[in-house]
Amino acid sequence: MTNAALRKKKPVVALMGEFSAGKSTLANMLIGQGKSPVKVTATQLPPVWFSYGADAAYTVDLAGKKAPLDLADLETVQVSDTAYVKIFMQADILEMMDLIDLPGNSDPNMSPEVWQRAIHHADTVIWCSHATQAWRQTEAAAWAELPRHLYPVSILLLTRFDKLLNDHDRGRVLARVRAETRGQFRDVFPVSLIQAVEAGDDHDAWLASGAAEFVQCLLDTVIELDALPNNRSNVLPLRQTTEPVSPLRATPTPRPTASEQPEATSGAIAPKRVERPAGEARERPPAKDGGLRRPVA
Ligand SMILES: Nc1nc2c(ncn2[C@@H]2O[C@H](COP(=O)(O)OP(=O)(O)OP(=O)(O)O)[C@@H](O)[C@H]2O)c(=O)[nH]1
Ligand SMILES: [Mg+2]
Repeated sequence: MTNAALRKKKPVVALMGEFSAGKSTLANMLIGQGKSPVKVTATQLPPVWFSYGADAAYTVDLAGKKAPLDLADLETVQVSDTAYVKIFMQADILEMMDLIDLPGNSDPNMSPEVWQRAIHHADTVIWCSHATQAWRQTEAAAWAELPRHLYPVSILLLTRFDKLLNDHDRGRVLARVRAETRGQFRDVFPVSLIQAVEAGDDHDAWLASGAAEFVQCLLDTVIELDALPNNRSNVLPLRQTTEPVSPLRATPTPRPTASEQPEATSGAIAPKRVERPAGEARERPPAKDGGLRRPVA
């Protein structure tokens, strides 16, 4: 048996959240170079499971039966009888983790079963919440249904933070959501996915988007999960801190038209941004408060 075959599966990261919260934009950002065949405007897709490799795509039906899939036909795959679509890509991030882009769970046309079917595969969740209506009751209710072992290793992402136009609103939203979700996530990050995607090689813009801190936390989490038996997190302590909230570290300049242009996401996020960190996260001394969050400038 080869080393690859002997190796246990990679941690599986589920991208969840309500309709249009930015899950597919996030998948594209993480995969980078606009390589994902899933258009951000695509709706009614079943869960899309991205793994590393060059194998041909396939669908898995509700009975677990695989069928080959021509990616040109992706938009025609039926949600009702497909457990998930499996797509292989040679993207850096997929060397460390699998990603599952789930359909929005509050879409009135989307049965909750669709994402419940996929969630048991997940070792961690990135929950995307639209910042201008962050952490609605429906989101809290959906999160309460999920297995508790996910809580200490999952990340809450407040997307479209660029839509909050001043520091007061940003601080207020972040403070409220942190208070309401305390103990339920490893950490909460405000982010503008659009700005992160548009940042390209502009390091300052990447930092200002909020994506840098979030991606670091994701990589740390995945490395820790990868070291656990079965990638399961029930031995990890909850890391979410109780430190005072602060808005985006560097306030991005709003770009009024960006959010209205899905095609903007065809821009590239350099894969180097999601490479395995040089330092060994597990060997770092824990922060005084037990959290990974670095002091915010
Ligand atoms: N301004 C702004 N727009 C964003 C951001 N994230 C996503 N969008 C836009 O929001 C729209 C919806 O994003 P998607 O990534 O398709 O959202 P989704 O959660 O995958 O949606 P469903 O799969 O339909 O539930 C797209 O037009 C994105 O360009 C962000 O951080 N800022
Ligand atoms: Mg989507």
